[in-house]
Amino acid sequence: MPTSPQSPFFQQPPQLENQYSSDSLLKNYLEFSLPQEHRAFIQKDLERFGARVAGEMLELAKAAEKYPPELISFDAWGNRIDQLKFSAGWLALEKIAAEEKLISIAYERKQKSFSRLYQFAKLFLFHPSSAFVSCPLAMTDGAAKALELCGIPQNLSHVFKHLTSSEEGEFWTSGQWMTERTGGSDVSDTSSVARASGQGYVLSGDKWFSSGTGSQVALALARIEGDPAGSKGLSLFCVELRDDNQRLRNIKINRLKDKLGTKALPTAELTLEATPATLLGERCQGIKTVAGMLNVTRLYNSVCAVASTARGLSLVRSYSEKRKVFGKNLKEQPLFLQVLSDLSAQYEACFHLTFFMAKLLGQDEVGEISEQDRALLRLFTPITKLFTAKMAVLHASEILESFGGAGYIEDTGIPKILRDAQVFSIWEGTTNVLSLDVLRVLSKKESLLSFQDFISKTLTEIQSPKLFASVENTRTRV
Ligand code: MFK
Repeated sequence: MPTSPQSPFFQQPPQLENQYSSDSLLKNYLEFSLPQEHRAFIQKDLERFGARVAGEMLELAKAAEKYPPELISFDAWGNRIDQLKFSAGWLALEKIAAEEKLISIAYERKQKSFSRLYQFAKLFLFHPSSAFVSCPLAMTDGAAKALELCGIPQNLSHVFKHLTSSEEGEFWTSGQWMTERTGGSDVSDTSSVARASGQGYVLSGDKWFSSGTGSQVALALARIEGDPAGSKGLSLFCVELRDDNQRLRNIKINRLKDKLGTKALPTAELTLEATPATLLGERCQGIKTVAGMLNVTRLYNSVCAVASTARGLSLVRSYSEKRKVFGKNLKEQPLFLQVLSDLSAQYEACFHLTFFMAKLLGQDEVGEISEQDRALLRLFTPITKLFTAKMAVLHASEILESFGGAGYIEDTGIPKILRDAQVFSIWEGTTNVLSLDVLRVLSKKESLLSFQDFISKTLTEIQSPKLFASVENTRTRV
């Protein structure tokens, strides 16, 4: 009997749905956490934005990755120009960040103590489709926070206004210049020097990791001439990078770094040559002043880490409905389901930890936080950062494996998730440095007591008999 010619098999790719309405965890969490007065507005905005991140923004992010930033060091006549050329995709994503109010939501505080929850829910949707525009946003928010904690000094109020603006052409981003060749974790040997000049200072020295090189401002650590050695002699400065003609003000971009991931980010090595700067905060209190920034950027790191797992899971779930193995769809295979359920449980834990921090930060910023919760916010910020970062790398690896060979192929977009995830445990403090920060906090008796009290209260709220053994186990450990 003649066999009928069969059409060749082609695997259907995974599809991204609206990233808000298809995410039951995010939806349910906000339904439960937001008060009625803000709920409908926020949900409607997230529903709209959830479609945008799964539509138009995907192509822009792809273009930004495909055409990474380029450094043009010289013009045709040999003049040093140090210009950065960005792809249209990157520029469009930065514009979207401003118009979607990704920073301004947190500072307008129209949703009062819930503003951070709202902002971080938007960041959660934005990050995986942003080609890491989320990185300059983190530093922008951190810089705005550091300025706010310093009472928004009058000579820098224009900077704060730009950083928190949502107007096209008005919005500025910020970089963060801490790391030098001597260290990113240990900044005590910082060799950048600040000299008094006119009303302000000029900075000279090398900065080794500048990711916000396209930004208009940066916060930089430097030692004022004559101040003591070590980290206790450092001060923090605000640098406006460009003059009115968009030329860099005594800054050389030596080269762009060739990184494992985050390819669209213009991470650069810089030399400052008497760059004008303004002191922010008190002299020799640079570490304490920049800590306000770090605590915000570390929460961004957590939100983006969890968001990267959320995006991977969304793709895996879709794929598991389309991929047939051993006669059944992947989603009906018990071993695969085991992997997916372990992954989902860990992801949910990371999500709740991160959004708990967002909630506390929002309460702190409107003065509606108890002393105990403020202590928890300080203690759990480094814990949340280190834990979610480590988990994001494990999750990205598991997600990649779920796609089999396809996960190893560049143009599926899956390998990028793993490469990019690795930065979360490095950027803004490695796991060990953050562990030391946890010990720094726990060395204060009140923090330890707040922690024990919080755990005891939380354990008494657990009603399910299935969890009683875990409750007892936890009780004996704290
Ligand atoms: C996304 C794209 C990325 C592209 C690639 C990037 C690759 C990575 C490039 C990088 O290098 S990223 C930068 C990584 N580096 C860091 O994140 C800094 C890590 N180091 C720390 O976090 C240190 O803990 C820190 C520099 C902040 C302080 O170390 P020190 O010099 O030993 O500080 P010290 O003397 O313990 O603390 C000084 C004061 O600040 C203390 O206050 P008191 O004087 O009142 O006691 C501390 O309590 C306070 N402090 C420190 N950390 C704080 C803090 N206060 C509040 N919150 C904090 N987090």
